[in-house]
Amino acid sequence: MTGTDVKYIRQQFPILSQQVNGNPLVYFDNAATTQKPQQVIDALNNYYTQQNSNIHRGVHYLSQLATNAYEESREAVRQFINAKHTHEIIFTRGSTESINLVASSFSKKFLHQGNTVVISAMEHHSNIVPWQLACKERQAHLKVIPINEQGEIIFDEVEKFLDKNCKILAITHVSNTLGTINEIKQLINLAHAHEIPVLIDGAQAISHIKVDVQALDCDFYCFSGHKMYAPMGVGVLYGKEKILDEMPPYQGGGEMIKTVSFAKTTFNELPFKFEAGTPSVGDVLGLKEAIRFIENISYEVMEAHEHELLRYGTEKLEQLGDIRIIGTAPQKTSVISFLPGNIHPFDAGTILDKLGIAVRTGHHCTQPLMDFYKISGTVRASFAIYNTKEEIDAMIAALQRIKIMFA
Ligand code: C6P
Repeated sequence: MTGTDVKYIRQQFPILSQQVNGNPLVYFDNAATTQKPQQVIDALNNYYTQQNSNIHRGVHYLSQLATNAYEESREAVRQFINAKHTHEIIFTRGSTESINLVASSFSKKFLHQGNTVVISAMEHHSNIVPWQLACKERQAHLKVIPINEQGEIIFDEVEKFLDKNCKILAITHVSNTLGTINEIKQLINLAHAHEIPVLIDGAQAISHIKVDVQALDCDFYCFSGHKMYAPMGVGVLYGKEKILDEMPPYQGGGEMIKTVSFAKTTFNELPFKFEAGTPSVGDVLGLKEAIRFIENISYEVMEAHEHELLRYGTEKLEQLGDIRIIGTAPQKTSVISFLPGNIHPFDAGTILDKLGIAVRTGHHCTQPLMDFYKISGTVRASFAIYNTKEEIDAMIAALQRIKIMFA
């Protein structure tokens, strides 16, 4: 991508042109949430100024307009991840809710005393805690596939976790802290060889890697809109029809029912069985625009640009000296977690902020991973399509200043 292209893309993100603490904003906290392009902001504005209405409930004009737009978004998501059926797309509030839905509902049906749920050592708390809760409720056990020092799953270890007690493998596509891209196709094949279903936490993959759920053959795939240029408040759970059909409802309320009497309730069909209550309609419409934004640029172009930022940023940090990079797998998305000498990540992050540079510091909701590396946290710079090498230069210059301050 040329400088002109990046400039054009940046112009679509109004928030990026502001100053923070008297410096041009450098936004490197994209793994936490991406900024939103104008077309997504316009979709929200348009919804609330032209279409706002509750969906699937009214015969009136606005309700039908909103319902149609909402269902068109579902179809856009289906195409985006190449699901077989539109009713395999369930709108949630985000990855966390998608995983909780599966952990709760799947477990009620399939997880029993003495069974195991298998995750990896690099999971986000959102793919640990819901399973811990489910295991406690069902008297099952959580097992953890180990990783190596580079931050990769130890493949030789995987098979021994996939025994007859294992009822599900729940694993992240990309680590939010390390950037590691897991070989999920290989993991899915291994699990399926033992007839074990697989949930993929795609929160950190969806804005970087083209996902085809049919080619992957995963049983569940979860992601959040806000990490892929869409509004906060909307996420997706993809699930195979067969397995979703067998699972009981997650929450009760409006929309998910067919008939209700005080004696008995019958449930709606997919996907509505899992969408209790009024959804975040405007955000769902924003998600459709975010998909258009990504597809207009193309994953190919995004991956190439972000990979170059990763390469450049890693090289510059290494040249700086006395930097420990956490997560050195050869297959990574554009995430660099690092420790600047013995300067505390929080101190480094605070001073970077004073210079207008937004990074995330801390454990990144992966405390077990911090325990593995015997550290309390890192500084994490995560790059998106609108970031530039000049911004990386600004971060490196700022880190040089910080090193001198703490010398
Ligand atoms: N990680 C980060 O800064 P929600 O909050 O539901 O949109 O996403 C949860 C989640 C699940 N899995 C992974 C791999 C994630 O990275 C996240 C969110 C953010 O790294 C916020 S902690």
